[in-house]
Amino acid sequence: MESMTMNRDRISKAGKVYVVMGNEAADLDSMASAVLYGYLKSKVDPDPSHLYIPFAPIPKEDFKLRTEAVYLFKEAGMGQEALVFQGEIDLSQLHREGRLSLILMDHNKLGKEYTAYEGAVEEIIDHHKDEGSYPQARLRKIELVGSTCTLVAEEYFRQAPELITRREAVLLLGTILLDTVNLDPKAGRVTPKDAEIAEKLKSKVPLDSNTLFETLQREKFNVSDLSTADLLRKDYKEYAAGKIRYGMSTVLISLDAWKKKDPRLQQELERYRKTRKLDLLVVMIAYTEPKFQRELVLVAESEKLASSLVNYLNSKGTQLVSIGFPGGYTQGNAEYSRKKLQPLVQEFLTSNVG
Ligand SMILES: [Mn+2]
Repeated sequence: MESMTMNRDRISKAGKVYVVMGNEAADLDSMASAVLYGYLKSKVDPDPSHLYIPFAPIPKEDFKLRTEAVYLFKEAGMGQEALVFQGEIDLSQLHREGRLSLILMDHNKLGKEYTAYEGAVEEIIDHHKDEGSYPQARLRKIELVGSTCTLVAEEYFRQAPELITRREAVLLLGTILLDTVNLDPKAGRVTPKDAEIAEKLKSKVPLDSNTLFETLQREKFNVSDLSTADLLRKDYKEYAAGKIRYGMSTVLISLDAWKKKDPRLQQELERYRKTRKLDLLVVMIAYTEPKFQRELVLVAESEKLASSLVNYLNSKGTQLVSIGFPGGYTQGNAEYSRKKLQPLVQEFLTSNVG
């Protein structure tokens, strides 16, 4: 909506700045609800000195990794400029000046980085379990529905239904459909309120809702626009075991398809490892083709470290079998997700190298 320079100007002129903050995962629900609730508030707040800024606590360049968000924002006629990102707004300065207020969206407890601003929390709209924080907040709308966007849409219908144009309706409905698996009771996510709100939104969306859901679902896994480095950091975590630094990425594309997409895959993997100063990069590949399968790529400084890790993991039942790519393996036992594999990697690195 507005450029950064304009934002800076508006922030310096504002009396009070309401930062409408999505959660640290910055998923679609979190970003869409921040943008839309911020917009609603800016329209219904009678005080012109109040400024509402939708904020996603991730670096700006990470927005494109949320491919379903990229798609839905575009479908709604918006882009990443609807949000302000990490590093683009100085919360501590606003706080020192006594001008900061926070509205928490899609979470009800501040992330570690933001605990200094606990006293500034004024409103919470969320659908996670209530942790009981910030009892001073003027509004604590915390309900275990399928999507925060359901609660935001409810506020639009209650306070200013005339503000729901195609843009708002597409963003709200698309997010609710994705979060509730197309309102399917079998998925166990949808509540009567989600269904009721979605029904009301459908009349304002000139798209078939099943098609909208299917497109969103597909876009979530559409990584064709992402580079190898983007794919690696899309779902990435870093760990340490003694002096050893290692990272683990989960990538949802088969090694075969990835090699075709990026002919320089091997060099790019090595470059990613070096850039992050890792001794070891563990890439977990998962895809369904036609049945669910896993592959593993180990990118290591030391070949010896990689091969003894493979032996160790196989002694635990992963069934890794080398394939025609350096450090690449099929993982016969697909039950070893990152959640299960990471503790084993940690155990191995701690006891054998540390
Ligand atoms: Mn959510």
